[in-house]
Amino acid sequence: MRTADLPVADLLAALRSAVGPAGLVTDPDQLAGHLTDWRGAWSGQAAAVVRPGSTAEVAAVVALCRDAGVGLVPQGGNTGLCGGAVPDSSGRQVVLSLSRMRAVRELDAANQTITVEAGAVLQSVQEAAAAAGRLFPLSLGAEGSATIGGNLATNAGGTAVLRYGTMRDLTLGLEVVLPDGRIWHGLRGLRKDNTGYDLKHLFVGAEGTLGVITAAVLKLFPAVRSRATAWVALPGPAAAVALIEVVRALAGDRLTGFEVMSRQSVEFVLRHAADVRDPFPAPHPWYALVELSDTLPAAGLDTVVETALAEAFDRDLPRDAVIAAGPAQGAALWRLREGISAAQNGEGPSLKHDITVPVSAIPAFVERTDRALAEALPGIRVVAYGHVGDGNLHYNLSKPVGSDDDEFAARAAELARVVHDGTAALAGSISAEHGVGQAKRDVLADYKDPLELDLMRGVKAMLDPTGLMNPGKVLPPG
Ligand code: FAD
Ligand code: 2HG
Ligand code: ZN
Repeated sequence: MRTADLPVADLLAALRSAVGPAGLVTDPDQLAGHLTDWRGAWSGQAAAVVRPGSTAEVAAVVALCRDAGVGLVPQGGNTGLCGGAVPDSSGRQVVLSLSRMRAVRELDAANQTITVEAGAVLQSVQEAAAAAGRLFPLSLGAEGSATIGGNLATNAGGTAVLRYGTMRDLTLGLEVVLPDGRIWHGLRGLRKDNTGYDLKHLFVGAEGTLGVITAAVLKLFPAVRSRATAWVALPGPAAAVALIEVVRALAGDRLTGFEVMSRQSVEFVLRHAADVRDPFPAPHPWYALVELSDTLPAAGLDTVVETALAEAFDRDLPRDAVIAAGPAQGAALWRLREGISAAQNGEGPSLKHDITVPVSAIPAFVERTDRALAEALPGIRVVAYGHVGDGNLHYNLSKPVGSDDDEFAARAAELARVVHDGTAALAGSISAEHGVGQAKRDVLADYKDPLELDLMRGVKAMLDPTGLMNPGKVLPPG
Protein backbone atom coordinates (compact mmCIF):
# COMPACT_ATOMS: atom_id res chain seq x y z
CA MET A 1 0.00 0.00 0.00
CA ARG A 2 1.37 3.53 -0.89
CA THR A 3 1.57 5.90 2.05
CA ALA A 4 -0.87 8.13 0.11
CA ASP A 5 -3.56 5.64 0.92
CA LEU A 6 -2.81 5.75 4.62
CA PRO A 7 -4.98 7.70 7.05
CA VAL A 8 -3.32 10.61 8.85
CA ALA A 9 -2.91 8.48 11.98
CA ASP A 10 -0.73 6.08 10.04
CA LEU A 11 1.37 8.90 8.56
CA LEU A 12 1.89 10.20 12.09
CA ALA A 13 2.96 6.74 13.23
CA ALA A 14 5.45 6.56 10.35
CA LEU A 15 6.76 10.04 11.19
CA ARG A 16 7.12 9.05 14.86
CA SER A 17 9.18 6.05 13.96
CA ALA A 18 11.36 8.25 11.68
CA VAL A 19 12.11 10.95 14.26
CA GLY A 20 11.48 9.22 17.60
CA PRO A 21 8.81 10.15 20.16
CA ALA A 22 10.62 13.42 21.11
CA GLY A 23 10.42 14.50 17.48
CA LEU A 24 6.65 14.42 17.01
CA VAL A 25 4.27 16.86 18.66
CA THR A 26 0.51 16.33 18.48
CA ASP A 27 -0.56 17.61 21.89
CA PRO A 28 -2.81 20.67 21.22
CA ASP A 29 -1.17 22.77 23.97
CA GLN A 30 2.29 22.14 22.57
CA LEU A 31 1.11 22.69 18.99
CA ALA A 32 -0.43 26.06 19.75
CA GLY A 33 2.78 28.14 19.63
CA HIS A 34 3.53 26.78 16.15
CA LEU A 35 0.16 27.63 14.63
CA THR A 36 0.06 31.41 15.03
CA ASP A 37 2.66 33.97 14.03
CA TRP A 38 4.58 36.32 16.35
CA ARG A 39 2.02 39.12 16.28
CA GLY A 40 -1.11 37.00 15.97
CA ALA A 41 -1.93 38.14 12.44
CA TRP A 42 -2.22 34.60 10.98
CA SER A 43 -3.38 31.31 12.48
CA GLY A 44 -3.75 27.80 11.10
CA GLN A 45 -4.10 24.15 12.07
CA ALA A 46 -1.71 21.24 11.62
CA ALA A 47 -1.83 17.47 11.86
CA ALA A 48 1.44 17.62 13.81
CA VAL A 49 4.70 19.44 14.36
CA VAL A 50 7.62 17.24 13.45
CA ARG A 51 11.05 18.01 14.93
CA PRO A 52 13.76 15.98 13.20
CA GLY A 53 17.14 15.74 14.93
CA SER A 54 19.35 15.33 11.85
CA THR A 55 19.48 15.98 8.12
CA ALA A 56 18.80 12.29 7.47
CA GLU A 57 15.65 12.53 9.60
CA VAL A 58 14.54 15.66 7.67
CA ALA A 59 14.97 13.69 4.44
CA ALA A 60 12.90 10.82 5.87
CA VAL A 61 10.12 13.22 6.92
CA VAL A 62 10.08 14.89 3.50
CA ALA A 63 9.85 11.50 1.76
CA LEU A 64 7.00 10.32 4.02
CA CYS A 65 4.98 13.52 3.53
CA ARG A 66 5.62 13.50 -0.21
CA ASP A 67 4.34 9.94 -0.47
CA ALA A 68 1.30 10.82 1.64
CA GLY A 69 0.60 13.97 -0.39
CA VAL A 70 0.75 16.06 2.79
CA GLY A 71 2.12 19.61 2.59
CA LEU A 72 5.11 20.59 4.75
CA VAL A 73 5.56 24.00 6.35
CA PRO A 74 9.17 24.63 7.45
CA GLN A 75 9.42 26.66 10.63
CA GLY A 76 12.34 28.21 12.50
CA GLY A 77 11.78 30.72 15.29
CA ASN A 78 8.34 31.70 13.93
CA THR A 79 9.27 35.41 14.02
CA GLY A 80 8.53 35.99 10.33
CA LEU A 81 6.25 38.91 9.57
CA CYS A 82 4.45 37.59 6.46
CA GLY A 83 2.76 34.42 7.74
CA GLY A 84 5.19 32.19 5.82
CA ALA A 85 5.75 29.73 8.68
CA VAL A 86 2.06 29.35 9.60
CA PRO A 87 0.13 26.32 8.21
CA ASP A 88 -3.20 26.70 6.43
CA SER A 89 -6.54 26.02 8.12
CA SER A 90 -7.07 22.50 6.71
CA GLY A 91 -5.41 20.70 9.64
CA ARG A 92 -3.74 18.38 7.12
CA GLN A 93 -0.36 20.10 6.81
CA VAL A 94 2.65 19.15 8.89
CA VAL A 95 4.87 21.84 10.41
CA LEU A 96 8.55 20.91 10.11
CA SER A 97 10.39 22.62 12.97
CA LEU A 98 14.19 22.78 12.83
CA SER A 99 14.37 23.45 16.58
CA ARG A 100 16.38 20.31 17.39
CA MET A 101 19.03 21.07 14.76
CA ARG A 102 21.05 23.83 16.42
CA ALA A 103 24.65 22.67 16.27
CA VAL A 104 27.65 24.70 15.21
CA ARG A 105 29.28 22.06 13.03
CA GLU A 106 32.54 23.89 12.37
CA LEU A 107 34.25 27.24 12.80
CA ASP A 108 37.15 27.68 10.38
CA ALA A 109 38.98 30.79 11.62
CA ALA A 110 41.48 30.91 8.76
CA ASN A 111 38.71 30.58 6.17
CA GLN A 112 36.60 33.10 8.11
CA THR A 113 33.56 30.79 8.04
CA ILE A 114 31.15 29.13 10.42
CA THR A 115 29.05 26.10 9.51
CA VAL A 116 25.80 25.90 11.45
CA GLU A 117 22.59 23.94 11.42
CA ALA A 118 19.43 25.69 10.32
CA GLY A 119 17.73 25.62 13.71
CA ALA A 120 20.56 27.55 15.40
CA VAL A 121 19.24 30.79 16.86
CA LEU A 122 20.87 33.84 15.25
CA GLN A 123 22.09 35.21 18.58
CA SER A 124 23.82 31.92 19.41
CA VAL A 125 25.69 32.10 16.09
CA GLN A 126 26.75 35.69 16.84
CA GLU A 127 27.99 34.46 20.25
CA ALA A 128 29.90 31.52 18.75
CA ALA A 129 31.61 33.90 16.33
CA ALA A 130 32.42 36.35 19.15
CA ALA A 131 33.93 33.55 21.26
CA ALA A 132 36.39 32.99 18.40
CA GLY A 133 37.19 36.72 18.10
CA ARG A 134 35.08 37.04 14.97
CA LEU A 135 31.86 38.80 13.97
CA PHE A 136 28.77 37.31 12.38
CA PRO A 137 27.15 40.60 11.41
CA LEU A 138 23.48 39.83 10.71
CA SER A 139 21.59 41.76 13.37
CA LEU A 140 17.84 42.18 13.88
CA GLY A 141 15.34 42.79 16.64
CA ALA A 142 14.19 39.16 16.75
CA GLU A 143 17.71 37.70 16.90
CA GLY A 144 17.06 35.99 20.26
CA SER A 145 14.46 33.70 18.59
CA ALA A 146 14.94 33.84 14.80
CA THR A 147 16.95 30.97 13.34
CA ILE A 148 19.59 30.75 10.64
CA GLY A 149 17.19 28.68 8.50
CA GLY A 150 14.53 31.39 8.77
CA ASN A 151 17.10 34.12 8.10
CA LEU A 152 18.18 32.28 4.95
CA ALA A 153 14.67 31.43 3.78
CA THR A 154 13.60 35.08 4.10
CA ASN A 155 16.96 36.54 3.04
CA ALA A 156 16.84 38.62 6.21
CA GLY A 157 18.25 42.13 6.29
CA GLY A 158 18.33 44.03 9.57
CA THR A 159 20.45 46.87 10.84
CA ALA A 160 23.93 46.12 9.44
CA VAL A 161 23.12 45.58 5.75
CA LEU A 162 24.68 48.91 4.86
CA ARG A 163 28.13 47.55 5.77
CA TYR A 164 27.84 43.74 5.46
CA GLY A 165 24.94 43.00 3.12
CA THR A 166 21.89 40.77 3.49
CA MET A 167 21.82 37.10 4.54
CA ARG A 168 22.34 36.19 0.88
CA ASP A 169 25.60 38.15 0.85
CA LEU A 170 26.72 36.37 4.01
CA THR A 171 26.16 32.84 2.66
CA LEU A 172 28.78 30.66 0.96
CA GLY A 173 27.19 27.20 1.00
CA LEU A 174 23.99 25.33 1.87
CA GLU A 175 22.78 21.87 2.73
CA VAL A 176 19.20 21.38 1.56
CA VAL A 177 16.71 18.53 1.63
CA LEU A 178 14.93 18.69 -1.73
CA PRO A 179 11.21 18.01 -2.13
CA ASP A 180 11.98 14.56 -3.56
CA GLY A 181 13.85 13.61 -0.38
CA ARG A 182 17.37 13.88 -1.82
CA ILE A 183 19.99 15.79 0.16
CA TRP A 184 21.98 18.47 -1.66
CA HIS A 185 25.40 18.61 0.02
CA GLY A 186 26.34 22.14 -0.99
CA LEU A 187 28.20 23.11 2.20
CA ARG A 188 31.16 24.65 0.41
CA GLY A 189 33.17 27.43 2.05
CA LEU A 190 34.46 28.89 -1.21
CA ARG A 191 34.51 32.56 -2.08
CA LYS A 192 35.06 31.73 -5.73
CA ASP A 193 33.30 28.92 -7.60
CA ASN A 194 32.32 29.57 -11.20
CA THR A 195 31.15 26.11 -12.17
CA GLY A 196 27.77 27.06 -13.54
CA TYR A 197 24.55 28.22 -11.91
CA ASP A 198 24.93 29.28 -8.30
CA LEU A 199 22.13 27.10 -6.94
CA LYS A 200 22.26 28.27 -3.33
CA HIS A 201 20.67 31.55 -4.39
CA LEU A 202 17.49 29.70 -5.37
CA PHE A 203 16.92 28.59 -1.79
CA VAL A 204 17.87 31.88 -0.12
CA GLY A 205 14.69 33.95 -0.04
CA ALA A 206 12.48 31.06 -1.26
CA GLU A 207 10.62 31.03 2.10
CA GLY A 208 10.60 27.25 2.28
CA THR A 209 8.85 26.76 -1.06
CA LEU A 210 11.71 24.90 -2.75
CA GLY A 211 13.21 22.70 -0.03
CA VAL A 212 14.27 22.52 3.61
CA ILE A 213 17.56 24.24 4.42
CA THR A 214 19.31 22.10 7.05
CA ALA A 215 22.73 23.78 7.36
CA ALA A 216 24.81 26.64 5.96
CA VAL A 217 28.37 27.92 5.64
CA LEU A 218 28.35 31.60 6.60
CA LYS A 219 30.96 34.34 6.31
CA LEU A 220 32.71 35.71 9.38
CA PHE A 221 34.42 39.09 9.77
CA PRO A 222 36.97 40.56 12.18
CA ALA A 223 35.46 41.43 15.57
CA VAL A 224 34.35 45.01 16.09
CA ARG A 225 36.39 46.70 18.86
CA SER A 226 35.02 50.24 18.84
CA ARG A 227 31.69 51.80 18.16
CA ALA A 228 30.08 55.24 18.10
CA THR A 229 26.34 55.79 18.16
CA ALA A 230 24.51 59.06 17.57
CA TRP A 231 20.84 60.02 17.75
CA VAL A 232 20.01 62.95 15.49
CA ALA A 233 16.80 65.00 15.36
CA LEU A 234 15.79 65.95 11.82
CA PRO A 235 13.10 68.02 10.11
CA GLY A 236 12.23 65.25 7.64
CA PRO A 237 13.37 62.37 5.42
CA ALA A 238 15.15 64.67 2.93
CA ALA A 239 17.51 65.79 5.70
CA ALA A 240 18.03 62.13 6.65
CA VAL A 241 19.07 61.20 3.12
CA ALA A 242 21.42 64.21 2.95
CA LEU A 243 22.90 63.21 6.33
CA ILE A 244 23.78 59.73 5.08
CA GLU A 245 25.97 61.27 2.41
CA VAL A 246 27.73 63.58 4.87
CA VAL A 247 28.52 60.69 7.24
CA ARG A 248 29.48 58.25 4.51
CA ALA A 249 31.89 60.70 2.89
CA LEU A 250 33.81 60.94 6.18
CA ALA A 251 33.37 57.47 7.67
CA GLY A 252 33.46 55.30 4.54
CA ASP A 253 32.97 51.63 5.40
CA ARG A 254 32.89 52.42 9.09
CA LEU A 255 29.29 53.55 8.61
CA THR A 256 27.61 50.34 9.78
CA GLY A 257 24.01 51.39 10.38
CA PHE A 258 21.76 54.26 9.41
CA GLU A 259 18.25 53.87 10.80
CA VAL A 260 15.55 56.52 10.49
CA MET A 261 12.25 56.84 12.38
CA SER A 262 9.36 59.27 12.44
CA ARG A 263 8.23 60.93 15.67
CA GLN A 264 5.08 58.78 15.61
CA SER A 265 7.23 55.64 15.78
CA VAL A 266 9.27 56.94 18.71
CA GLU A 267 6.16 58.09 20.54
CA PHE A 268 4.79 54.53 20.45
CA VAL A 269 8.03 53.22 21.99
CA LEU A 270 8.01 55.89 24.69
CA ARG A 271 4.41 54.93 25.46
CA HIS A 272 4.68 51.14 25.44
CA ALA A 273 8.28 50.05 26.08
CA ALA A 274 10.12 49.77 29.39
CA ASP A 275 13.43 51.48 30.19
CA VAL A 276 13.31 54.11 27.43
CA ARG A 277 13.44 57.91 27.47
CA ASP A 278 13.45 60.68 24.89
CA PRO A 279 17.05 61.92 24.51
CA PHE A 280 15.83 65.44 23.70
CA PRO A 281 13.69 67.86 25.76
CA ALA A 282 11.35 68.61 22.83
CA PRO A 283 9.83 66.39 20.11
CA HIS A 284 11.15 66.52 16.52
CA PRO A 285 9.50 65.28 13.31
CA TRP A 286 12.12 62.62 12.44
CA TYR A 287 15.22 61.00 13.91
CA ALA A 288 18.26 59.13 12.62
CA LEU A 289 20.28 56.56 14.53
CA VAL A 290 23.79 56.55 13.13
CA GLU A 291 26.27 53.83 14.00
CA LEU A 292 29.96 53.66 13.13
CA SER A 293 32.18 50.71 13.99
CA ASP A 294 35.80 49.75 13.55
CA THR A 295 38.13 46.83 14.22
CA LEU A 296 40.65 49.11 15.94
CA PRO A 297 40.16 49.41 19.72
CA ALA A 298 40.67 53.19 19.79
CA ALA A 299 39.60 54.27 16.34
CA GLY A 300 38.54 57.79 17.24
CA LEU A 301 35.04 57.19 15.98
CA ASP A 302 33.51 59.83 18.24
CA THR A 303 35.69 62.40 16.47
CA VAL A 304 34.47 61.15 13.09
CA VAL A 305 30.84 61.46 14.22
CA GLU A 306 31.47 64.90 15.73
CA THR A 307 33.09 66.09 12.50
CA ALA A 308 30.21 64.72 10.44
CA LEU A 309 27.61 66.32 12.70
CA ALA A 310 29.45 69.66 12.63
CA GLU A 311 29.35 69.58 8.84
CA ALA A 312 25.69 68.56 8.94
CA PHE A 313 24.85 71.48 11.27
CA ASP A 314 26.72 73.81 8.88
CA ARG A 315 24.36 72.58 6.18
CA ASP A 316 21.37 73.06 8.50
CA LEU A 317 20.36 69.38 8.42
CA PRO A 318 19.89 68.38 12.10
CA ARG A 319 17.78 70.10 14.73
CA ASP A 320 19.61 68.48 17.63
CA ALA A 321 22.03 65.59 18.16
CA VAL A 322 23.50 63.46 20.92
CA ILE A 323 26.45 61.06 20.81
CA ALA A 324 26.28 58.07 23.18
CA ALA A 325 28.85 58.43 25.97
CA GLY A 326 29.44 54.67 26.11
CA PRO A 327 27.92 51.24 25.35
CA ALA A 328 25.08 51.63 27.88
CA GLN A 329 23.91 54.89 26.31
CA GLY A 330 24.36 53.38 22.85
CA ALA A 331 22.13 50.43 23.86
CA ALA A 332 19.52 52.86 25.24
CA LEU A 333 19.38 54.64 21.87
CA TRP A 334 19.03 51.30 20.08
CA ARG A 335 16.10 50.39 22.39
CA LEU A 336 14.21 53.37 20.98
CA ARG A 337 14.69 51.93 17.50
CA GLU A 338 14.32 48.21 18.13
CA GLY A 339 11.23 48.69 20.30
CA ILE A 340 9.06 50.12 17.51
CA SER A 341 7.78 46.82 16.11
CA ALA A 342 6.51 45.53 19.48
CA ALA A 343 5.28 48.97 20.58
CA GLN A 344 3.02 49.29 17.54
CA ASN A 345 1.25 46.08 18.56
CA GLY A 346 -0.04 48.02 21.58
CA GLU A 347 -2.00 50.37 19.32
CA GLY A 348 -4.36 47.88 17.69
CA PRO A 349 -3.83 46.12 14.37
CA SER A 350 -0.74 47.27 12.47
CA LEU A 351 -0.86 47.16 8.70
CA LYS A 352 2.72 46.43 7.69
CA HIS A 353 4.40 47.51 4.46
CA ASP A 354 8.06 46.65 4.10
CA ILE A 355 8.86 48.77 1.07
CA THR A 356 12.03 49.75 -0.71
CA VAL A 357 12.80 52.48 -3.21
CA PRO A 358 16.15 53.97 -4.24
CA VAL A 359 17.56 55.87 -1.24
CA SER A 360 17.28 59.11 -3.24
CA ALA A 361 13.53 58.53 -3.67
CA ILE A 362 12.73 58.06 0.04
CA PRO A 363 11.70 61.72 0.61
CA ALA A 364 9.36 61.73 -2.40
CA PHE A 365 7.86 58.40 -1.33
CA VAL A 366 7.11 59.60 2.20
CA GLU A 367 5.74 62.96 1.14
CA ARG A 368 3.42 61.57 -1.56
CA THR A 369 2.26 58.52 0.35
CA ASP A 370 1.65 60.35 3.62
CA ARG A 371 -0.55 62.76 1.69
CA ALA A 372 -2.47 60.05 -0.20
CA LEU A 373 -3.15 58.12 3.01
CA ALA A 374 -4.34 61.18 4.91
CA GLU A 375 -6.85 61.74 2.10
CA ALA A 376 -7.93 58.07 2.11
CA LEU A 377 -8.36 57.87 5.89
CA PRO A 378 -8.11 61.12 7.86
CA GLY A 379 -6.38 60.59 11.21
CA ILE A 380 -4.48 57.49 10.10
CA ARG A 381 -1.19 57.17 11.98
CA VAL A 382 1.81 56.41 9.78
CA VAL A 383 4.57 54.59 11.66
CA ALA A 384 7.44 54.99 9.21
CA TYR A 385 10.90 53.81 10.17
CA GLY A 386 13.64 51.51 9.08
CA HIS A 387 16.85 50.95 7.25
CA VAL A 388 16.88 54.12 5.21
CA GLY A 389 20.59 53.67 4.49
CA ASP A 390 19.41 50.69 2.36
CA GLY A 391 16.38 52.51 0.92
CA ASN A 392 14.08 50.33 3.07
CA LEU A 393 11.18 51.75 5.09
CA HIS A 394 8.77 49.87 7.32
CA TYR A 395 5.87 52.06 6.34
CA ASN A 396 3.37 50.70 8.85
CA LEU A 397 -0.07 52.03 9.63
CA SER A 398 -2.11 52.29 12.83
CA LYS A 399 -5.78 53.19 13.08
CA PRO A 400 -6.98 56.72 13.84
CA VAL A 401 -7.22 57.28 17.62
CA GLY A 402 -10.55 56.03 18.99
CA SER A 403 -11.59 54.21 15.80
CA ASP A 404 -12.65 50.60 15.55
CA ASP A 405 -10.04 47.82 15.05
CA ASP A 406 -12.19 45.77 12.69
CA GLU A 407 -13.21 48.73 10.54
CA PHE A 408 -9.53 49.64 10.17
CA ALA A 409 -8.47 46.06 9.37
CA ALA A 410 -11.24 45.86 6.76
CA ARG A 411 -9.52 48.65 4.83
CA ALA A 412 -6.14 46.86 4.78
CA ALA A 413 -6.17 46.00 1.07
CA GLU A 414 -7.26 49.48 -0.03
CA LEU A 415 -4.60 51.17 2.12
CA ALA A 416 -1.91 48.69 1.00
CA ARG A 417 -2.69 49.60 -2.58
CA VAL A 418 -1.99 53.26 -1.87
CA VAL A 419 1.37 52.35 -0.34
CA HIS A 420 2.34 49.81 -2.98
CA ASP A 421 1.32 52.04 -5.89
CA GLY A 422 3.48 54.78 -4.36
CA THR A 423 6.37 52.31 -4.24
CA ALA A 424 5.89 51.12 -7.80
CA ALA A 425 5.72 54.72 -9.09
CA LEU A 426 9.25 55.21 -7.75
CA ALA A 427 10.64 51.94 -9.17
CA GLY A 428 10.58 50.22 -5.78
CA SER A 429 9.61 46.81 -4.44
CA ILE A 430 6.74 45.82 -2.13
CA SER A 431 9.01 43.62 -0.02
CA ALA A 432 12.50 44.69 0.98
CA GLU A 433 13.38 42.13 3.63
CA HIS A 434 10.38 40.35 5.19
CA GLY A 435 9.39 38.35 2.12
CA VAL A 436 6.01 37.47 0.64
CA GLY A 437 4.66 34.53 2.66
CA GLN A 438 0.87 34.65 2.59
CA ALA A 439 0.72 38.38 3.39
CA LYS A 440 1.73 39.60 -0.07
CA ARG A 441 1.18 36.52 -2.17
CA ASP A 442 -1.84 37.78 -4.08
CA VAL A 443 -0.71 41.38 -4.55
CA LEU A 444 2.61 40.14 -5.90
CA ALA A 445 0.85 39.45 -9.18
CA ASP A 446 0.05 43.16 -9.50
CA TYR A 447 3.60 44.39 -8.97
CA LYS A 448 6.00 41.70 -10.22
CA ASP A 449 7.03 41.44 -13.86
CA PRO A 450 4.91 38.61 -15.40
CA LEU A 451 8.03 37.18 -17.01
CA GLU A 452 9.73 36.95 -13.61
CA LEU A 453 6.63 35.27 -12.17
CA ASP A 454 6.70 32.77 -15.05
CA LEU A 455 10.34 31.95 -14.35
CA MET A 456 9.59 31.55 -10.64
CA ARG A 457 6.74 29.15 -11.41
CA GLY A 458 9.07 27.20 -13.71
CA VAL A 459 11.66 26.81 -10.95
CA LYS A 460 8.96 25.72 -8.51
CA ALA A 461 7.56 23.16 -10.95
CA MET A 462 11.02 21.74 -11.61
CA LEU A 463 12.08 21.36 -7.98
CA ASP A 464 8.70 20.70 -6.36
CA PRO A 465 6.32 19.33 -9.01
CA THR A 466 3.80 18.03 -6.47
CA GLY A 467 3.65 21.27 -4.48
CA LEU A 468 4.82 19.62 -1.24
CA MET A 469 6.83 22.54 0.11
CA ASN A 470 5.03 25.34 1.94
CA PRO A 471 1.88 25.20 -0.21
CA GLY A 472 0.06 28.48 -0.76
CA LYS A 473 3.04 30.70 0.05
CA VAL A 474 4.91 33.23 -2.12
CA LEU A 475 3.57 32.27 -5.58
CA PRO A 476 0.24 33.83 -6.54
CA PRO A 477 -2.28 31.35 -7.95
CA GLY A 478 -2.59 31.13 -11.72
P1 FAD B 1 10.20 31.66 10.57
O1 FAD B 1 9.32 32.79 10.93
O2 FAD B 1 10.06 30.43 11.36
O3 FAD B 1 10.03 31.33 9.01
C1 FAD B 1 10.11 32.33 8.05
C2 FAD B 1 10.01 31.70 6.64
O4 FAD B 1 11.14 30.87 6.41
C3 FAD B 1 8.79 30.79 6.47
O5 FAD B 1 8.34 30.89 5.15
C4 FAD B 1 9.34 29.40 6.74
O6 FAD B 1 8.59 28.40 6.07
C5 FAD B 1 10.74 29.51 6.16
N1 FAD B 1 11.74 28.67 6.82
C6 FAD B 1 12.11 28.71 8.14
N2 FAD B 1 13.11 27.84 8.35
C7 FAD B 1 13.37 27.23 7.16
C8 FAD B 1 14.30 26.22 6.74
N3 FAD B 1 15.17 25.66 7.58
N4 FAD B 1 14.28 25.83 5.44
C9 FAD B 1 13.40 26.39 4.56
N5 FAD B 1 12.52 27.35 4.91
C10 FAD B 1 12.50 27.75 6.19
N6 FAD B 1 13.50 40.66 9.41
C11 FAD B 1 14.46 41.33 8.74
O7 FAD B 1 14.80 40.95 7.61
N7 FAD B 1 15.05 42.43 9.27
C12 FAD B 1 14.74 42.90 10.50
O8 FAD B 1 15.28 43.91 10.94
C13 FAD B 1 13.76 42.19 11.25
N8 FAD B 1 13.43 42.58 12.49
C14 FAD B 1 12.45 41.93 13.17
C15 FAD B 1 12.09 42.38 14.45
C16 FAD B 1 11.08 41.75 15.16
C17 FAD B 1 10.72 42.24 16.52
C18 FAD B 1 10.41 40.63 14.57
C19 FAD B 1 9.34 39.91 15.31
C20 FAD B 1 10.76 40.18 13.31
C21 FAD B 1 11.78 40.82 12.60
N9 FAD B 1 12.15 40.41 11.32
C22 FAD B 1 13.14 41.06 10.64
C23 FAD B 1 11.45 39.28 10.68
C24 FAD B 1 12.02 37.89 11.07
O9 FAD B 1 12.69 37.91 12.28
C25 FAD B 1 12.95 37.39 10.01
O10 FAD B 1 12.22 37.19 8.83
C26 FAD B 1 13.68 36.10 10.35
O11 FAD B 1 14.66 35.87 9.36
C27 FAD B 1 12.77 34.89 10.43
O12 FAD B 1 13.45 33.82 11.07
P2 FAD B 1 12.62 32.65 11.77
O13 FAD B 1 13.58 31.58 12.18
O14 FAD B 1 11.78 33.18 12.85
O15 FAD B 1 11.73 32.14 10.56
C1 2HG C 1 12.59 46.12 11.96
O1 2HG C 1 13.40 46.64 11.21
C2 2HG C 1 11.92 44.87 11.54
O2 2HG C 1 12.37 46.56 13.11
C3 2HG C 1 10.44 44.78 11.89
O3 2HG C 1 12.17 44.56 10.22
C4 2HG C 1 9.60 45.77 11.13
O4 2HG C 1 7.70 45.21 12.44
C5 2HG C 1 8.11 45.68 11.38
O5 2HG C 1 7.36 46.07 10.50
ZN1 ZN D 1 13.60 45.84 9.27
